[in-house]
Amino acid sequence: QTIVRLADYRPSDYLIDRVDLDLRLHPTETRITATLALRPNPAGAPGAPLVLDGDELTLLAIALDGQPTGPGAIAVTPRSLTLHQPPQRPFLLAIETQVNPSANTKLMGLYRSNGVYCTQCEADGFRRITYFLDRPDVMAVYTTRIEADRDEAPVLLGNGNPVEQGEAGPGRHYAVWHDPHPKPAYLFALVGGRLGRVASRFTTMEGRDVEIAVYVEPGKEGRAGFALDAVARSMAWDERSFGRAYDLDVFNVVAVSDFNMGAMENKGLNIFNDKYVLASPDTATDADYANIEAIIAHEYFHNWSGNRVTCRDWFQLCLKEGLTVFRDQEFSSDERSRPVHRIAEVRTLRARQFPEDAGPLAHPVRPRAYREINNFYTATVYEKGAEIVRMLRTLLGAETFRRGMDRYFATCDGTAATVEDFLAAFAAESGRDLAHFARWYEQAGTPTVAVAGAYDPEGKTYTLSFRQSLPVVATEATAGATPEPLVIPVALGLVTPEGGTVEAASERVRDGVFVLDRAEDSLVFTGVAAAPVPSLFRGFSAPVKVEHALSHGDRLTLLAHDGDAFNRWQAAQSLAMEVVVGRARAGAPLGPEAGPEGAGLTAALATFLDREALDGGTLADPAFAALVLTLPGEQEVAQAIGAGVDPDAIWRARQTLRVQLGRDLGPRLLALRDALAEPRGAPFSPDAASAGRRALRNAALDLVAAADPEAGTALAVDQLEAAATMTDRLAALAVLSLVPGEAREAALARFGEAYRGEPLVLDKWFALQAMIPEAATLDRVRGLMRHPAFSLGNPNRVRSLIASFSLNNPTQFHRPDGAGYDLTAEVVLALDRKNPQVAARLLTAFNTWRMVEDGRRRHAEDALRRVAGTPGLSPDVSDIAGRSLA
Ligand code: BAL
Ligand code: ZN
Repeated sequence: QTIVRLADYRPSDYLIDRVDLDLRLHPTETRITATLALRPNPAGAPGAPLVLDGDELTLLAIALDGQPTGPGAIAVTPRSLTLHQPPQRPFLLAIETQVNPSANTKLMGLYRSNGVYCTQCEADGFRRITYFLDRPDVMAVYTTRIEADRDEAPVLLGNGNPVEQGEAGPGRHYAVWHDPHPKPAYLFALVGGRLGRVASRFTTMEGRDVEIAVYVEPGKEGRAGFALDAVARSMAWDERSFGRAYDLDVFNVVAVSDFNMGAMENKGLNIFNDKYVLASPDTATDADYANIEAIIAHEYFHNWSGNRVTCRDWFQLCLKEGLTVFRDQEFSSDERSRPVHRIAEVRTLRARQFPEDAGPLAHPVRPRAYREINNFYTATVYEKGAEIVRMLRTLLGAETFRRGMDRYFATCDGTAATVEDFLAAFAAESGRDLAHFARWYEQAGTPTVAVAGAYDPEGKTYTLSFRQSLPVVATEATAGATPEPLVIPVALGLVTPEGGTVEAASERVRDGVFVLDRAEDSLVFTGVAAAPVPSLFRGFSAPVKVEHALSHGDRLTLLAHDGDAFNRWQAAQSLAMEVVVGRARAGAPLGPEAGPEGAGLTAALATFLDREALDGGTLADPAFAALVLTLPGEQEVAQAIGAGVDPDAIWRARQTLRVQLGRDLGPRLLALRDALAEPRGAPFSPDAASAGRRALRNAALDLVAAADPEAGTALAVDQLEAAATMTDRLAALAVLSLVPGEAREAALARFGEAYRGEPLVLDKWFALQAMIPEAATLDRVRGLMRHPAFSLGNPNRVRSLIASFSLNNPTQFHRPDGAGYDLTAEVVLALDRKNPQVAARLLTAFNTWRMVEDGRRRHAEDALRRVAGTPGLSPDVSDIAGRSLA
């Protein structure tokens, strides 16, 4: 496996200006004629051979300027087609290839999903359709003619605008699409199939009348309305927030059931995993609705951040992904509750990105080297990438940031850009040198900021001392760079112990932000009347770990009084974390209560609930309250412990605290649950307020059931019967799934039967069972792998059953006997023969293997070595296995 390095980047020797594609769709013998208008690149090497990428293609014919190429003029290998002496002027190369879409289980290139022809070309799938310069800095204007059996594929969609359609012989028809915007091959797409459609129109701020359509499996049109509406809302938001208008006459979204990713931003033709399109109250949870809205927005926003301005090379992936995640997060925050969304973003970052950054797969947001680019669509590139953009906005201020974005889009439109181009736009608008800030893109590992506060009652000053430390991350992707101090925006405020705001002065704090840009620094506030409680990293202003010796009492003050909602939540999390980490480290047994600190937390939460929700309080945001009641996840606790981790001890510690919360808060939780109940027959709304009420009711039920499984079971059985939404039904089933016995098995069986014909609902059912923290789960998962609805060929099924077990059930993946590792390794190896991308993703479950205690670690290493030593591994799995063991 060869290594690709950023330092070795050089422009392509040839460019392609136009691509005329003619695809004749056939289930097993699809033929593609690609006519490429090529020319030498003035920035390339003169006279160099033309080397086109290819992968699993059958070459049928090739012609240069209309003439067959002579003997010896070309060389074909399994991965390339070389024209030894290309003309040093513009020329046409016509290539005919054949592929077998039905045999394409990798789901890259052209394949069939439930009989629908579709494509996935990012990162390097276009070379599985024709020989091409398959790199993002080669941008061409595409005209695509698609021909198919009318019966098999009455709908034919391509990139850009439709220009022509008609008959093509007996039973055949065709459609021609033209995309006027030059694009890299990874944004190419087509769809052909029997599909249902819902549509609407949107008029852009430039006056363009756009037809928006969502295509789904026939019969599921009734579940496409929410996605359709989300497209229009995304278009309006991008105009309002970033001044970006849509630029074609049609915008199509197609849902398919076999898809490696969540969705794909192909120009004018977004192809989606149907999980992120289809929604009805009976089949989708509130979380599904929120995800659909966010992913529809994400793919739409790529039209500017990704498509109009694309990446020069794959090292710049964060340029489009981090930026677009930031944009979709802002959209969701505007459409929903900003503090609640921020908490959700940070929980994801801590649960996924922090462990990645602390393990063997750590890499900078812009890696310096890769072997398999598919393995770099990571939480680091996406989520940490988004945090960098957010920090940039915090540092520059919203107005300058917006001007920087406008400049970036204006100067880079139609080009393949780099992180440097992006930062240059902000440097120009702000007049600041951003070279130091740019280290965030280069350095892997999560920084830690240690903070200490000291009050001087005589001088009435309060001093905060900061020290940042950066882990040394030595992996291939970091190429041995030594960490240097970063530019860290610290949003902060001071709170009095009684809950007032301290109006303290410091000239180094602007708009509530102090910038820590050296290893150590301190900040002095003057005129501080009494010892304050510092509220640091408000809104999670930087993706760092904070070490701060706040007392239990200080944390209680912040939970009760901080003006920053994120830090109120953070205070509750820190209080809970202290209790759970302490008990887990001590290997404490499962018990009814978690000691005095546990009692302190429950008392604080009781006050919180009384003030906010009960006894006449106004519950402004039930979703926020639900998050305050949710304890840090097991993986987050494991990260805090860091080494010698015993996942069972973590589970016991967390469960003990849940039991105590449920018991001590029980009456309040039950009262809340009643107070928030929807009136019978109330119309369903997926909006944030309704979802928030359901979230809090279900968080209450979960804690009550933890303390009193019998009472919880009875409530859950009732809720399951009466529920009008999938959210409430699934929450009840989740509560039941944690209580072994007859009621659980009966409920699971009934649910499985009721949704037999609904694969996306069965995915939830698979996932729930795979996450049961009991030794019997392993056999349950093996049993479910034989369920008629399960298939290794469908990525959603694999993710719901197997990845839920391996990535979201820490006690069972890390079983002391190693059987959880063995199951995962076995599935990775079986899956690798079909779909290497999904197999490699599953193998990342081993990311934390070095952190667990010795016995488990030995079993994990054995399983990883078994995978790594298997002959014929895909580059995808071989890369993850190799780096995990390095
Ligand atoms: N570009 C791959 C899918 C996404 O991030 O939108
Ligand atoms: Zn994206």
